[in-house]
Amino acid sequence: MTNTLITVCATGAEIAKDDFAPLPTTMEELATTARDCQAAGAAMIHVHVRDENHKPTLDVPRLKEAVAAVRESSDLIVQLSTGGSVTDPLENRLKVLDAEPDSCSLSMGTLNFGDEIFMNPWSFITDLFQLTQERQVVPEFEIFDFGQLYALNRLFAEHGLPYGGRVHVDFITNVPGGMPGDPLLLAEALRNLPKDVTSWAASGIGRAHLPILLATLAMDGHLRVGIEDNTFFARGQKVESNAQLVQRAAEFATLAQRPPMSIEDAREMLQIRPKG
Ligand code: KMH
Ligand code: ZN
Repeated sequence: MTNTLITVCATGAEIAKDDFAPLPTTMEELATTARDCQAAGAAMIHVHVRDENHKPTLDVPRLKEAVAAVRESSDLIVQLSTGGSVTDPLENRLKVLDAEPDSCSLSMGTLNFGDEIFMNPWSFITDLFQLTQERQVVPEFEIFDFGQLYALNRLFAEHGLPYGGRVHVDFITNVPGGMPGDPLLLAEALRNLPKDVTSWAASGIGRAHLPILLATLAMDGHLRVGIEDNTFFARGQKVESNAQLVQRAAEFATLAQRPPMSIEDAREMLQIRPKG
């Protein structure tokens, strides 16, 4: 049994600030979130950036500002989203790596995303993957549905392993259009993990949050929690902050005898490029 890497997905691109005040959208809120989530047990932060009007943006100077803000307030591994929002052009999503994150998300297939389409054509996947290799950025492979898991085999056969040689997969379950947030399906997916996978995490969107969290801990996986994925802390009770979700995840992990992984150990597990 390994200690538990906790990643906080703090903001996302789908929730409007007007609808949910605790959503961190300014640089100050992002910095405070990073600091508080580190104190609560997170080792990595998955970042979507918002503009001055709290709208999602992939503006590179703003992304750089966000990376700097997190690094100033915390030691967290900085993972930038290359998924962005469903309306972001693919070429802008490739430019995310210009902001020099430690890690980036890399979604392994196109899917219906609620009423929208989240586009990840094969040519985009391979372009982004090769860019991560060139820039020495560690990708986290986002798996929204079963078949996307098998696409990893094709990717590695055609282009080799990621920078650092480790393969970290994250199952994002319960997106309307993707695999349901059902622990039994997650267990089945794990029986089909490609041989090159060295670590995995999972998250359940919305009401799948707790079932997937508990199942993941039981099956030796790592956790992703945060307002991007879930705005309810309990039945009828809204989330107050990302740190509140991280703290509960850390408590469950500790009870399961798999306490939060240190940032140092997480950097080693994922083979993040050394600082400096
Ligand atoms: N916002 C979604 C369309 C990622 O960050 O890479 C895509 C997403 C995945 O959130
Ligand atoms: Zn995201």
